[in-house]
Amino acid sequence: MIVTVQQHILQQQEDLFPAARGSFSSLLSGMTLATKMIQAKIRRAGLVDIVGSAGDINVQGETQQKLDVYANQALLHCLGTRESVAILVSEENEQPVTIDRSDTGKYVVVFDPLDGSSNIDVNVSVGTIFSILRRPDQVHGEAAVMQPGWKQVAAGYVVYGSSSIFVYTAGQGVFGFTLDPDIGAFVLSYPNLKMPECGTYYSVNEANADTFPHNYRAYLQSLRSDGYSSRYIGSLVADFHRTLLKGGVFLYPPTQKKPEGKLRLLYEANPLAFLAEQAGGLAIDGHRRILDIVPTAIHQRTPLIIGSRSEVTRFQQLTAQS
Ligand code: AHM
Ligand code: MG
Repeated sequence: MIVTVQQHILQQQEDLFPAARGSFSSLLSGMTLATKMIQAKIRRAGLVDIVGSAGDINVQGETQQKLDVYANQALLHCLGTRESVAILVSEENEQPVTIDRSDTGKYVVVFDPLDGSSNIDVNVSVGTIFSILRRPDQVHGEAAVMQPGWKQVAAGYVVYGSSSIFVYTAGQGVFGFTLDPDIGAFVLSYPNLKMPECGTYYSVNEANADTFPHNYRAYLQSLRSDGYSSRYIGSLVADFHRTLLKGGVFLYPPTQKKPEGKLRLLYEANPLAFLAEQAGGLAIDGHRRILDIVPTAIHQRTPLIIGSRSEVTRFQQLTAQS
């Protein structure tokens, strides 16, 4: 028998949050609904040029929106209507969106609606990333968002690739579900995912290598000497998904132009770090465990080294020696 993501989440809720009375599963079903809407829009993206470009009116008389704007609105709408949600934080919104029930809602949801902006219009995989935190009692607004990643209740992503795959953790392992377009449901396809102990790829934007700190350059050189090959899509979700399945390491180091790296702590590094650790891998910022960083701003950036235990440990050892 197939297991859908809804069935799986209900089961996890009974095991993990028996007192949640459906609110956690309802929240995650808002997430799966939004991502199904986003994937449907992405699948039609190539047709948009036929019926009208972004900003135009299509043949149905609807205004075409840019995909990242549409993705953000779909998530804000589908999550904002869930009873348990207090605050939504999106890469696309400068400030957190507090819902009417920001005093009573239990959860804060942080997301990157459509990650991989440079790949959106060229038919290369993009994704949605999310992180769910419990709102601490008596804490409201931005203060409720400023929690270290180890406090995440759940995290996950959807990669919109040759198929759409929903991957999540609620702290009891990592599970992947593939969208079956015939029944419109995400179906369990990767039970209890484990990242390989080591891999054969490193993934980094090597065009920036001249301005990486010395230890990063030495690390990449040592991987090359050991016969590693490189893969870089430029969509974090897709690069991470490959690393999760095949092992190896993904890095976004500090550069001269971006001394804190490019990626965002709350809705890119934290959720992927939670997934990596749950799958047996590691995630650091070059010095610290990502999940231990206490955020100071909602859009703060962090360097990121994430992947198999062996490759991330190797970076730490090499850095300690230099
Ligand atoms: P975005 O949020 O504007 O899409 O930027 C994030 C993306 C990540 O998906 C990816 O890992 C990174 O930017 C690629 O950056 P670069 O083009 O500098 O290699
Ligand atoms: Mg992004």
